[in-house]
Amino acid sequence: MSRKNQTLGEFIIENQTEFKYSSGELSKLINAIRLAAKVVNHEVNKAGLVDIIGAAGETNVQGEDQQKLDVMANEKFIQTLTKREIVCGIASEEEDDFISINSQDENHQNKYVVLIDPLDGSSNIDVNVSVGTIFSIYRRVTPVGTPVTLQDFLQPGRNQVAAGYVIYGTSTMLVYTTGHGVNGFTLNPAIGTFYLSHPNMEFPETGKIYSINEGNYIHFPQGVKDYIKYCQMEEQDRPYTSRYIGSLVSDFHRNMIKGGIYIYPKSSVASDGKLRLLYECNPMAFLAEQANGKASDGFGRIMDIEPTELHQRVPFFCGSRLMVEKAEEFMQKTL
Ligand code: AHM
Ligand code: MG
Repeated sequence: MSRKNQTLGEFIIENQTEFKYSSGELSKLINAIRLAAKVVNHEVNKAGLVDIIGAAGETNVQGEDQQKLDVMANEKFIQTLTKREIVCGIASEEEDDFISINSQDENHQNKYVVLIDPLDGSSNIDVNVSVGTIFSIYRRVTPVGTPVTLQDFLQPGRNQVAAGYVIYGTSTMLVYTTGHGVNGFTLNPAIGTFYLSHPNMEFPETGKIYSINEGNYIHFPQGVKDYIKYCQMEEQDRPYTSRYIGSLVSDFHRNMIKGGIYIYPKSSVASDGKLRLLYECNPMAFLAEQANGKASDGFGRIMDIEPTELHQRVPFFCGSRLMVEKAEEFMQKTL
């Protein structure tokens, strides 16, 4: 039973028995994410005040500049999850390889692995636009008490037991699912407590917003070009509105509330698009499906893709169900 104004802590305890495997371990894990989110929120909020904005001078595994706040968020999430000894492994968009946490020790019975994008949309930090943290949780597939392996992380999205995001926006929210719908909690910064503000979040079946980086139009596949033209046509409820923040969590969050579609397609310069299957697309796809929306690579369900590598990229079409299906129709036509 959820009720507005419930704290996230109360909600986790009350809904613990709904979890598929209710040993309390997953609840502790969500609690740890809540804690790390508050710490990162504190740092992100003061970003304009102290000299921590700007590139850290390092390049991550995808060859992109890391911002200092990316580095900080990565450290905070990893530290919080490691110190509390509640997971056996972590993979992060900012780390080359996965991290094993005492998984070979037979006294550690931890079953879960976490995959995170610690600070998504970090190119927006310098201009004070909302950024987010995305997380995805699986049960390991190898036996407890043995070292975690790549196999534990390369699971299809449909195996997720929980996923969510934190949006550091005009207000900070934690939105997550454990496979029983999607609930959103807003942080009261004065007392540092998250309250249930958005129970049972759902994408409207259709919407009027399309979110895509149209600057890349020339490089898009014909199906995506045709869909964009369809969105712009003066017909029925169209033209739609174009809204693109360039911060997946923020674009997704708005579209879930208002109705819309987010697209990051493949292109002639990026054959698999930009977004990472494990850290970005799978968790957002789980949330979308739990909120009556849909997530596709243009042709099939994101969560059915069998991952082959940790930092794999895939094209991403996500949002209101009827809009994603319409975009898929255009993709099919130009196969
Ligand atoms: P990041 O993980 O390096 O921040 O990249 C992911 C972000 C998404 O949040 C956003 O939707 C997209 O990249 C924007 O990319 P582009 O600037 O190419 O449109
Ligand atoms: Mg990212």
